[in-house]
Amino acid sequence: HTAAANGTGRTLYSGNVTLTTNSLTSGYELRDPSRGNNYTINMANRTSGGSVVTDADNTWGNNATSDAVSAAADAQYGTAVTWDYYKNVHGRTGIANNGTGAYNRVHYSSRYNNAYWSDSCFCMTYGDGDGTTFRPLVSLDVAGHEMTHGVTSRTARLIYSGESGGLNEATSDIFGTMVEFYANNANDAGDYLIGEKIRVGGGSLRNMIKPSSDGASADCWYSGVGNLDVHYSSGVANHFFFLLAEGTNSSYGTSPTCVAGNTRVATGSGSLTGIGRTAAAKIWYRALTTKFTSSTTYAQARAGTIAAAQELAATLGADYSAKVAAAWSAVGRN
Ligand code: ASN
Ligand code: ZN
Ligand code: CA
Repeated sequence: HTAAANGTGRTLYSGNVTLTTNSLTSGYELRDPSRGNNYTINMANRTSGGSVVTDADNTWGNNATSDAVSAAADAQYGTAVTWDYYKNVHGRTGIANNGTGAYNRVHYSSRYNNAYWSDSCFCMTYGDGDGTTFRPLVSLDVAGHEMTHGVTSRTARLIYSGESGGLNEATSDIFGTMVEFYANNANDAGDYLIGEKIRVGGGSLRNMIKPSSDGASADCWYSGVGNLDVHYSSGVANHFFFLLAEGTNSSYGTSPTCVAGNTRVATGSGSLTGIGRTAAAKIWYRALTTKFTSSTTYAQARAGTIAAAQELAATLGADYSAKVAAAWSAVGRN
């Protein structure tokens, strides 16, 4: 039985949002018939089982961390916005591009400080955080990040180690960020930070403008960057994407300058003009889906995105391949 109904989510991080839900004989369930039946289950602090979240009046949560349904509303909203982003911007219908939705597992385990995508369940899992380091890890950019791992596993299949692992992680940070911008939510404005809503006491998980600001991520390519954890080698591609989209004179911030050998010599020197987020995202998406393979390196990502930009020249109204090349050179991947 599926009958779409308009509900209201009272989320933790995105304010009050419209949620498309499923009308039951009595009450509603957190399942979206208009988006491949994306749904959300409550794990109630367990690590298996769980059941679909239901509600009598189609108003979900109360914007409070302590409320079991608020985090579910955030997760459901994240799947809806991510669905819309991929469909409306890239023409991709669902993570597998087959019209089928995915599901969320919220309140997973106890004090769980992570969120992750799983290919085996085709689902996202969200912890509540321990309340000291993290709050519930259900923000829009994290949701977009995790679902993008699903997209990558259905397209380039970038191996999750070495340089390809950094490109896999950066792909999730890039599209998680594009989802956040696409939502245009007044409570969670777009930025180039990942996870800025979920840390107790502020801060973020990662920063695409200056990746090294976390004390571990690489701003610039160097031989051996693939030996870093994939969440740190991603910094090179995150930095590339920021410079390609926004350039060096951005209101979002000032990026470090790279020279050969990964020396950060200065901030703000050199000059690049951004091509805009949408064009940059279309180039990355085309490269991900038609150029990258499981073993793609940073050198191959440079070549693949340049080729993608050339192929998209008519669609984008300009050949941005020289801008793509310049942005890679600016992060040291000549
Ligand atoms: N939250 C992490 C991520 O999506 C989980 C992991 O390490 N794979 O990157
Ligand atoms: Zn990830
Ligand atoms: Ca963000």
